[in-house]
Amino acid sequence: GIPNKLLTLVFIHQNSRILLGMKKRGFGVNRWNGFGGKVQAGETIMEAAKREMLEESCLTVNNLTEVGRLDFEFVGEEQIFEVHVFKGDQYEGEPTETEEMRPKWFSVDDIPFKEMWPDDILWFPMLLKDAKFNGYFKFKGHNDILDYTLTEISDS
Ligand code: 6U4
Ligand code: NA
Ligand code: NA
Repeated sequence: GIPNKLLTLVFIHQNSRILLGMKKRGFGVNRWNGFGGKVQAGETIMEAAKREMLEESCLTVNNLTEVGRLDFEFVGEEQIFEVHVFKGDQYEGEPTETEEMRPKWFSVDDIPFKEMWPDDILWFPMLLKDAKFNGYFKFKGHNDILDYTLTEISDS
C-alpha cells in the first residue's frame, strides 16, 4: 500500500489549562484542535511538531514529549493519517492568532468537545492524566466513527 500520511498534533497543558486552536482553514476547519500539520521531507516528526506549533501559534515549546499515536482511516480514502500527538508545558512567546489558527486557553474542566473532532473526547482523558496511548479510528466523512480501538500504554 501507499505510505501513511504523517501528521503532528501538539498540546500545551499547564495544570488546569490547555491551549487549543480554532482551525480557520483546511482540514478540520471550524474545530478546536491541537496545533500541527504535515511532516515535511528532511525533518523529524519532533521537528515538524515544533515548526507547526511556531507557524500556527507563534510559540516555541521547549519540552515536547510524544504521548500518543492515532491512526485515522477515512472510508473511501486509501491513505491512513498517522497522527503523532505531543505535549509540553514550557513555552516562549505569546499565543498569537495566525492565518490558520486562533489560539485560546481552556480549563481542563470545560473542553469544547462538541466543537472538536469526535475522537478527541475518547482520548483526552489519557492526554490530561499524562498517560500514553495508541488509537485507530475509522471515519465515515468527518463526523461519524464507525470503528475504533484505543489503548492506554503503561510506562512501567
Ligand atoms: P496545510 O498544508 O497546513 O494547509 P491542512 O489541510 O490545514 O494543511 P494540517 O496540515 O493542519 O492540515 O493537518 C491536519 C491537522 O489535524 C493535524 O494537526 C492533525 C489533525 N487531525 C487530523 N485528524 C484529526 C482527528 N481526528 N482528531 C484530532 N486531530 C486531527 O484531534
Ligand atoms: Na496545520
Ligand atoms: Na500544515
